[in-house]
Amino acid sequence: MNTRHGGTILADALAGHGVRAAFGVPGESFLPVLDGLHDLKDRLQFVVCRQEGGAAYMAEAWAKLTGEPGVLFVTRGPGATNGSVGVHTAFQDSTPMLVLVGQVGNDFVEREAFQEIDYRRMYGPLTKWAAQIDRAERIPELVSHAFHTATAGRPGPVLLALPEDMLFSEAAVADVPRYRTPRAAPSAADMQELEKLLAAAQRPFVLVGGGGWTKRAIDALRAWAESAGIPVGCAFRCQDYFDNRHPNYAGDVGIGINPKLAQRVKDADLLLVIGARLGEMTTAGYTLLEVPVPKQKLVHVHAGAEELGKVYQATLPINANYEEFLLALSSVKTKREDWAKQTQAAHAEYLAWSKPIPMPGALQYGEVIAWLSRNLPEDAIVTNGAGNFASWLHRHFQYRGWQGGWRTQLAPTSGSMGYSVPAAVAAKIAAPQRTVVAVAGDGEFLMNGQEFATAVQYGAPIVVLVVNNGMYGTIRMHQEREYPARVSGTGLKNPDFAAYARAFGGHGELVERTADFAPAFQRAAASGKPAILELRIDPEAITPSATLSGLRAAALAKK
Ligand SMILES: Cc1ncc(C[n+]2csc(CCOP(=O)(O)OP(=O)(O)O)c2C)c(N)n1
Ligand SMILES: [Mg+2]
Repeated sequence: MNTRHGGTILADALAGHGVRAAFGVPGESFLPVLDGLHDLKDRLQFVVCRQEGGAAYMAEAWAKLTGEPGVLFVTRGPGATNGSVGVHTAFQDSTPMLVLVGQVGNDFVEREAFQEIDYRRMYGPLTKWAAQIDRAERIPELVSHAFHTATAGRPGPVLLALPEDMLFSEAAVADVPRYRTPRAAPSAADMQELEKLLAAAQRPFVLVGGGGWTKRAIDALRAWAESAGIPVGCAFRCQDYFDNRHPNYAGDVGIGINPKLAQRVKDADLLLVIGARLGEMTTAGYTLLEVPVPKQKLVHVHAGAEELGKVYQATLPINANYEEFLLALSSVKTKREDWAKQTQAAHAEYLAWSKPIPMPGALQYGEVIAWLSRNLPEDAIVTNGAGNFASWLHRHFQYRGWQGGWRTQLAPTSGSMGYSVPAAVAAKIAAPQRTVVAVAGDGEFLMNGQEFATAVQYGAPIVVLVVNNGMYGTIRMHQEREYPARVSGTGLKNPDFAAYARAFGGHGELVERTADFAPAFQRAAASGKPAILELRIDPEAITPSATLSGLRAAALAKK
């Protein structure tokens, strides 16, 4: 057997596990890995980014989109700290990810050597597993361990630290076969009990979310919901798990929930929750379901056994992979006229809620989103980060479910800013033939706007909409509610975003009126370049249904 240096053993291990792309910013701490990747260029693309936060989001978005673990390379201390935002996002979104980080050599460890951090301690709460590879001959074993841990049960990020001396050292060690993810299946007894609970239910509601779904699970969900005539809601930022145009779709159970939908969830007598953890955003701050024993009967299906009973005691907890569960559910035949009527009403309420409401200003942003909803190709991918601008998107855009086996929505349930642009770049690299639109705020965009350079470098013609209201609007909204008329720390003076796009080698335009949007979008898409459309909206339009001065007046009246 030939000896190889650690960098080559690692690169070969990644390729052996089916990794097609890795994202990162190089560091002198992992030169042997870059060298190992050199020979694999045709199989494994290393996408060089401008900031590790952007790279980490790209790796996360790649995984969210394709279902394959995202791979991130960052250098020691500064790289590892910059990248942490994307790792946290992966953790909260249950996205499988492998973080590879440079480490000082074992000869210097524990001296606080240059850029030294103990990643096992730093990344403990942000990963499912954080370890260090101290001997090159153990790379195949520990990389295999990492892929299994990242993808099993509730998926999530894992980290391997790579001491410099280990990477340079030579070892004779064999590669291992590609990882296989174990899948828990529901028992026959689980399914019988569920059948009984369904038979007794007057007002059932299905809620889906979380990570680890597959196309077959998504298809089986749709088929079963149709045959049962049951309403389906999607958890926060998992709106593409069920085609929003489908008659069984009831809306998204997330931030800014339709009050009628919130009431429907509260009034349900049986909640069938598949994949969602039932976190703070999905439960409207733990109010839709009471902690720890909900009033509704709860059937909680989760791939991670440790998630069951964590906050909510379920009537019936089922530890299962979603594909296995939904395939089993497809043989549970239930169809009820009384359910079908509620489903119709739920969908009608959703449709009414999703209609844009006129807002102050010459640019009707709600109409812009509705136009995109009607005109984007069926398999378009839409990304966003955190900010009030996203409420219009989530409310007025009809997500079309998964297309071609992949997601069409990429957004962080961690509510993190700066996600929209890098996620769009990763999506466009993964699916060059698809239209990819990033919806950003003026604040949100500039948290990772530098990755627009990565889009230009890799010929990834995304279209970025920068919704410019001249402020960190979300925080201003909260500020006006809590401390009306005391504006503090929320204003922004912005650059010329269209000129920014052109300076990077892209296409840029400013849009100030509703009618100008469609032609501008078409020009941007036809330019063949990464593009930015700055949408200048009236700062009065603080949410899809409220004005800033209205919020202020209401808050002052209460004082
Ligand atoms: C990384 C990160 N930093 C800070 C916040 C807190 N935060 C949430 S929304 C928001 C403002 C977003 O501003 P912008 O992108 O302009 O969108 P707008 O709310 O104005 O529509 C801030 C600062 C966050 N969620 N994530
Ligand atoms: Mg803003």
